[in-house]
Amino acid sequence: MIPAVGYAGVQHLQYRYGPIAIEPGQNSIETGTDLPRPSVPGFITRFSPNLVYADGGGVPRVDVLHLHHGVWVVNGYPTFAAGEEKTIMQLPQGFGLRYEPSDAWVLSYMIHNLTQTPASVYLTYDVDFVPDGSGTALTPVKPLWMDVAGIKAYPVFDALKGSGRRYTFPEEAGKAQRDKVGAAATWTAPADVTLIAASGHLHPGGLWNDIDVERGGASRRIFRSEAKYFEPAGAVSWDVATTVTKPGWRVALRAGDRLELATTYDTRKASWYESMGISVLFYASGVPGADPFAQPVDWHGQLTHGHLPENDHHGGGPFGFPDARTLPDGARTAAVAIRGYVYGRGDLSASNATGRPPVVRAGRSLTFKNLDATRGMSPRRSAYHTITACRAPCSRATGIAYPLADGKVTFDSGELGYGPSGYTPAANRDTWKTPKSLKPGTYTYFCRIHPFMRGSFRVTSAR
Ligand SMILES: [Cu+2]
Repeated sequence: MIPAVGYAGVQHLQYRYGPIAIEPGQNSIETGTDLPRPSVPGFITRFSPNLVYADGGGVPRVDVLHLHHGVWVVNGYPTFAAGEEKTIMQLPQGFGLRYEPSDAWVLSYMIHNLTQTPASVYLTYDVDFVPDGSGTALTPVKPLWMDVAGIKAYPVFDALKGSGRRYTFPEEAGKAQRDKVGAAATWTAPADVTLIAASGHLHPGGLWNDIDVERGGASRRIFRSEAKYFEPAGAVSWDVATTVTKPGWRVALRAGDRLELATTYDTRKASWYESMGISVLFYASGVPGADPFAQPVDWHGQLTHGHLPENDHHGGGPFGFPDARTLPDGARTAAVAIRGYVYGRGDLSASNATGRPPVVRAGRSLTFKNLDATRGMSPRRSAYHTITACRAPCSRATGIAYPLADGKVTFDSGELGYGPSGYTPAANRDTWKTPKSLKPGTYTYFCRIHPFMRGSFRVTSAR
């Protein structure tokens, strides 16, 4: 773990927000206020977040409860952030984020329950705090939030399988995704400032976040936050840590220099829906730094922590589900209802005839309707489901690396259900139609939100 920087008078404060009740299947964005925090002015020098069960049961397994994100918004600006990679923010020696008890702190968080079992958790944050009067002089820093699809409550884009070996957003965003590019993908320095730290947040499949600086038509790489996967299957799960800048990294920007953030995903094995690319930077004034146009900058970073035990349940082992390709035809139908976390026809967990793949003729569609997230239901109590192609037979045991959106043919319904637009991942519709272009064959799929849910349908030739 990245060593803490010691100071005379530093306090190691442990805070927790909660308990937070997590509904079955929940995948909503919530807001928290009245956050515990220091009662006197000073400087924050380190911030280390986590998620724990309220009953003392430790850190939840990531394939059970998932910390999609926690963002601590200070005086209206996103300042500290945690995703499942649980990056620790450690400012280099001599720097601190100014803190006043009158600062407004709001927590925006998204905790995803991958199961039907309710839970109760705390969001924890360990803070190194140097109170005023301790005799330690620190240089104040300001946060800079860069986000390829933000700033907004749910800043996401899709990196689809088959879009080459890799997909870089925003550079390679086609027409369908241009509107997802965020204003915070770039930042123009309003004055001469020196960057002193940077981090990176990405999702499974993500390889790195690059920060380049542009001046007078020239461009230089100043940092790459790289994903180090401990996951044996490679860049496919949350068993990952990302790098932050090394302690001596200082990059001097001139007023008018433009920073650009880009995120790159591996699209060989699977599609990555609703992905993110975020970097939180800190900068200061009146601090010497290297001019990236005068000398190369060491853009490699260091990991803030190693492999985390909550990521150890990888999945992919033998399981009792059938191979739908070998099952006899199910009902000829035009509609499948999803209720109680079960696909009404073709669910791989159904042992009776309803588990057989429903049949539709080529050129026609099967319409799925989610009854677990109906209009008017609160996002917190909604169970958003997806129909997402995965490679047949898609029948193995659930874990953080299985199943994947790796079907030979790519399709995805989006998260069927409702919620305020831009503030939930909901597609704001409850139905989805299979593409009419599907060729005859048996198709297997899963729910990205509750990956134990698996199903199949069959397309027959139009005769
Ligand atoms: Cu689901």
